[in-house]
Order: sequence, then C-alpha cells, then structure tokens
Amino acid sequence: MRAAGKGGAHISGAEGLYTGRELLQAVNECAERALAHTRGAPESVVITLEKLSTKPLLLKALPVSTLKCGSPGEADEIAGRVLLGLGVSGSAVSAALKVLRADEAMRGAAIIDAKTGKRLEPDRHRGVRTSRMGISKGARTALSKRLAPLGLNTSTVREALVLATKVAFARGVVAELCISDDPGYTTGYIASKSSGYQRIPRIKHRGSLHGGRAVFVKGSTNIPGLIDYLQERPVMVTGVSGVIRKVVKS
Ligand code: WAQ
Ligand code: MG
Repeated sequence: MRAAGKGGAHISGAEGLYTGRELLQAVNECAERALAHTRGAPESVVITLEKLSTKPLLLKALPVSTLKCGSPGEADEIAGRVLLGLGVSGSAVSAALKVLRADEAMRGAAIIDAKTGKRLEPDRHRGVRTSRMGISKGARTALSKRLAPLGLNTSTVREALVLATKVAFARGVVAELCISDDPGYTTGYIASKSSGYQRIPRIKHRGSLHGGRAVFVKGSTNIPGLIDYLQERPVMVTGVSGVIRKVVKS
C-alpha cells in the first residue's frame, strides 16, 4: 500500500505476504491504516496485489532487545557507538542521521557506504523500498506470545522486525538504522545479523514528522543486486528468536 498527500508527499506505506482469506483482511487493514494516518489525510491510496512467482526465502526473526535511552541527543550518541561497533564509521552515521532527521521523510531507505558515508541508491528522493516480506501464522503467534508480556505486541513492532530481518540477511548489509516517521511514535531501532534488533526509545521528540531508514553496506556491495533482493525477493519469517526482557545498556 502507498498513501500520498499533496504533491505526492509520503504519508504511509505497508507490505506483506498473504495467502487465501488473509489477503482480503490485509487489504482492508491497509486501507484503514492509510485513511486514518497520524501523518495526515491522503490524496491518493494505491494498493497493489501481486502473485508471487518464486518461493519465499525462509528466515528466523532477529532477537529483540531494548536499549536504555533518555532523549534524541542520547539516541544519536548511542547510534554512533553501537554502529561503530558493527563497522559503521562516524561519517556514515552522520550521513544517515541527516536523512532520518530531515524535514521531508523519504518513502524508502537510503543506502549508505558504511565506511565513506556516501549515498548509493539511484533515486535519492524515493530511496529503496523493501517489499515482499511477511510472517507465517505460526511465527506470528510465537512472536506475539513473546512480545505481549513486554507490552510490545503491536503491528508496528512486528512489521518493523520482519522488515529488519529481511534487510539484515541481505548480502553486503552491515546494519540498519530506523526512526519512525509517525509523529506519535518515538522508538527507533538498530538492526544487524550479529547484534539483532535493538530498540532505541525516545529517538525523536513526540510530534515531529521526520523519520526514515538507512541501510549501511560494505563498499564492495553489488548495489543493483541488493536493490533487487530488497524490492523483489520474497522473504517469509517462519521462526522467532528470543526477546530480551531487560533494558540493556549500550
Ligand atoms: N522499505 C524501506 N524503507 C521504508 C519502508 C520499507 N518497506 N517502510 C518505511 N520505510 C522508511 C520510510 O522512509 C519511512 O519514512 C521510515 O522508514 C519510517 O517508516 O520496535 O514505524 O513505517 O518499537 O514509520 C520502528 C520501531 C518503527 C518499532 C518503524 O517505521 C519498535 C516505523 P515507519
Ligand atoms: Mg510511518
């Protein structure tokens, strides 16, 4: 689903993989979400349905943890520190934060060279939209069971975890940094195959419309290949990892 406001400005998007009757329910939920979005009323909503022509790649969801963070300023420091530990340079983190904290949110993610901080996606206005990922019924039930005791069993968290899992398993990806563009949602995350999905509370002030995603990649990455994987390759999360109860110090 894609919902846009005046002049095509990004309001909301969503994607998933569904079978049978789930599909109609998903279409309904997408329409509802688009029409009642906190970023504003859309001028257009486009819902596209496509049949998969290849079997999805099956992945286990990244483990979830929550870092201790008190403010957006602290979040930037934490992001710098955690990402440096994963091999992302200070200049690459700065380049990412510039995009994620810009007034106008992109529809997709910026792709950034983890060493040089150079933007690598061909369309810098749109970015690259990760699509064709979903979660099996069994994994969704298992995930809900693990997230519920922590008050984290929301579609926002579940969908972000599925997306982050697909991105983390891409060839060449070092890490991902995300800030929601919803004015009422102030938690972001850092995700990677080695560190899992680390939530960062209070990464932005309530009410702000900025947000975005940055995917940090090794310099040697085949960018067209990466974009093809992110946009086209169907990925299904069919298993879950642990959810760490305690807030962890970064
Ligand atoms: N592919 C690439 N980039 C995307 C996609 C996608 N499918 N969906 C969103 N983005 C980019 C786009 O620039 C948005 O402006 C930005 O990310 C934020 O999207 O554990 O809600 O859907 O508590 O607002 C993460 C924390 C929530 C969840 C993320 O993102 C938690 C969220 P949003
Ligand atoms: Mg949003």
